[in-house]
Amino acid sequence: MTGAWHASLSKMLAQRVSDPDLVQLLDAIASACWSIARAVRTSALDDNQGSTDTVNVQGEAQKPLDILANDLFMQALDPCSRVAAALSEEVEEVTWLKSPQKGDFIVSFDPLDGSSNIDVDLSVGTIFSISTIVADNDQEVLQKGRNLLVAGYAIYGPSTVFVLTLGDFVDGFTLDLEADEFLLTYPDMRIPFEASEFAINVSRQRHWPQPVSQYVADCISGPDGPRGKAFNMRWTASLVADFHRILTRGGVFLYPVDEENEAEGGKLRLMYEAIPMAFITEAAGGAATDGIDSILDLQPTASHQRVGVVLGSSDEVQRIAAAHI
Ligand code: AFP
Repeated sequence: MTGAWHASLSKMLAQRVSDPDLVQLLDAIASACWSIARAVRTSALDDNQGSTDTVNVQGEAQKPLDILANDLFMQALDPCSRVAAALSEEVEEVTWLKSPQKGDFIVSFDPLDGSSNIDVDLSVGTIFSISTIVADNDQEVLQKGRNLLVAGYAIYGPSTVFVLTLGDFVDGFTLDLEADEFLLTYPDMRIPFEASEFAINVSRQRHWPQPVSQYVADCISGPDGPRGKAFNMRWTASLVADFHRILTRGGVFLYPVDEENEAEGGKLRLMYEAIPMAFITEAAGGAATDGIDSILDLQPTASHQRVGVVLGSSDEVQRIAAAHI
């Protein structure tokens, strides 16, 4: 039995998005995510696990699925005539698809985030954002997150969920394999203001800056500590999975700049990890900073720039920012 009473993604896009080229692009991205979901599901059967002998621009070993997901995403963009440029985690240079005109789209994406989780069958995802070219012949893809038109992601977990915002509502659509469609199952997702869960890679504790060490120490000291309540900790090592949990039930995600990753500027990538997730976070009523400043107000300076990330329930994010000042 299918959830036939749920609105479909394509119907919702046709109703809510007035620009037909943007509807076409979003439909194309959703269908790329569907193809990637299928490739993830059958990766062991298709002999697509393990690593290749290539590394990406970040110096990380590429998985066959990283490359396949990138190809599937790029193929989906191909018929979208207003896409001028694509920036992918897996490709060093920006790919120009046409000579840019005012109003054309720039798509930034991480085709398969958290791909170290594939071989252990845990959730991975695709993250993307769309912005527009501001003037004819403008080749500037490094725009502030505040200028985004759209951000979203797909999580490939027990079900495939496509989460999308145009800056107002954040809606989640579950892939219904029988109906052949993404159906609206999580309308108007909101991040609870307060939280009692945090997500951080504790193995890096010795490198953390003092405010982060203090925040975590306060959380884990439980009802008798300064927070006066018990906190839970969860870490999936897949931003999409950790973020989806926080979007669904609240919490805070931290990947700070620390003593070890300081020279690179942090771990997570600004253009296709931090900015899209920050845009979704704010649209869902949460907050997203680099520890102090709003991620959406940062001016990117390089395509594969890294950044510290603290995002989730706004009360927790503000508390951490206040401790940094
Ligand atoms: P990959 O996409 O290269 O697997 O990176 C995943 C990631 O950028 C993000 O999704 C996780 O939150 C983070 O790295 C995990 O980092 P640790 O390796 O420190 O757990």
